[in-house]
Amino acid sequence: AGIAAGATAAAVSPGQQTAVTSSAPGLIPKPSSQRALAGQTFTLDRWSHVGVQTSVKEAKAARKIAGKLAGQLRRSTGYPLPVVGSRHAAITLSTNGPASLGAEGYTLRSDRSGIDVIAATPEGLYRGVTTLRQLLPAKAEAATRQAGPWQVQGVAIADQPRYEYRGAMLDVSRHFFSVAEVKRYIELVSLYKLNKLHLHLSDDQGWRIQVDSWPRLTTYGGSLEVGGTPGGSYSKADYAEIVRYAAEHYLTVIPEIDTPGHTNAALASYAQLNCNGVAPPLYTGTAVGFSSLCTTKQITYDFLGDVFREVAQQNPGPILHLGGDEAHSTPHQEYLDFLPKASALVTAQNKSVMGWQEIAETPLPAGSIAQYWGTDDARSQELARKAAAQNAKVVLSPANRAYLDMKYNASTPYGLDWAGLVPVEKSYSWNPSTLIPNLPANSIAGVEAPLWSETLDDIDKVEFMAFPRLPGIAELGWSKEADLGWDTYKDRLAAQGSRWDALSVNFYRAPEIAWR
Ligand code: TNX
Repeated sequence: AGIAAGATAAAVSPGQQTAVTSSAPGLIPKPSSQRALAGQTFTLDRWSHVGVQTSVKEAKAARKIAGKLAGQLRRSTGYPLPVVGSRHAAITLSTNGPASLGAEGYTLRSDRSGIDVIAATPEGLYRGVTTLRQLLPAKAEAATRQAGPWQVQGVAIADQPRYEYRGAMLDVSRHFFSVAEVKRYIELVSLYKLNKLHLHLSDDQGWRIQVDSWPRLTTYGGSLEVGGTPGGSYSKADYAEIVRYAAEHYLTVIPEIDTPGHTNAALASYAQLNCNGVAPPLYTGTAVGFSSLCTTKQITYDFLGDVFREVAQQNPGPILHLGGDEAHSTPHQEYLDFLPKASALVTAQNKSVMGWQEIAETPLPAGSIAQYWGTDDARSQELARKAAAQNAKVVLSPANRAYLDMKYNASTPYGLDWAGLVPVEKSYSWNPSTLIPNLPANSIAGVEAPLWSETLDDIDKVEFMAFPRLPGIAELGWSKEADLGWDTYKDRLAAQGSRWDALSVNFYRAPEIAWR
């Protein structure tokens, strides 16, 4: 099958695509173009091989992708599925595609002779393999051996993302999540082609990342969580394992150290960080806006210099998020003075600044990103435009649509509702390019679905809130504007239910979806 590289972008014209929409597979996010190939069903069997075609430079990464795919399919099919270098395998994965595919683009063709996934990079190949997984029967995701047949319909797909930034945020501060829980979230979100994992690592209730120069941040500041139960923190080895696992799933980790507000855990750990020199007690409630770093003390900047250095060292990605939200206890002028100084400490570590929308009121270094979390209110929209006006990019996380911690409806057992109830349709039915009036299209970097954990103390609850809404946000970030639409999305979403069952995802069976 390795030579039948027919699924180039040019091979899938829009006309052909519309003619066969009814038989196109139900993929999320919807690919840029797809064409069903009638009568071309492929069947995986016990003699199938997985072939890898790649350059020397990309061989290790490509083999790893092939190995992971084969490993999963071995578990569910029971077939040997050796990974080979041959061009004549049943499934061929190639990184030798044209550069025009871009970093994340790929083509996928399945026909009766085999399946080819072709990309220009390992990242693009990984995105293509997530599509292949959705083309296989749902039971292919199972952890134990299932009965075949293992058929894939004939299809020619050419695909690339709409936006460069497609993220999920996990708040590990309000409740601590173990490395194993974070890994599980990584696995699940990477299935929908997200490429950023934003970790909210510090807040009033807990500091979760080790900083050797300020050890009490974790030993004391990380000891509890909301409700007063034991918290926890990531050692450097733990954190390195999260970063490694995220990279293996083609997610870049964006660490957030929230400043100058949301800092009670740090203030409780070191008395000298407080303006009055007195450490407050640890906090295990859920109020916001009561804490602030002492922006007029030099030690605050020495502290942040150390913290950002050690956090930067633990994160190979190019972005460091400094929070900046809800600094209600920082006098406004002090906030305006503080933020550029904190930003400079981030850029001194060769990282770009990311922060919540409030940072747009301050001058931002080149290459900064402001994260919109508004609810269609004029003030938040204005902040997004202010960011764009100073050439910063904007990531869209509208709280009334993209916040995965909002309840679905009044009887959802956990979650918050300050931004309103967010049923599945509402979380999906918005257009990133028109959400904020007069925000230039080229200033939008993409979308992110944050999940705050005040009410969520384990990964099962996280899954319940994220699924089924997260795939919708992922589609808004990936798929073409013309392809978005609740009526057809709803049907594709329904088909994910059996996949989540196979993966044991604790998803909310929203009654408006005809799960199958
Ligand atoms: C607001 S949105 C916050 C968080 C809360 C969240 C709960 C934002 C930047 N800050 O501190 O956890 O609401 O939904």
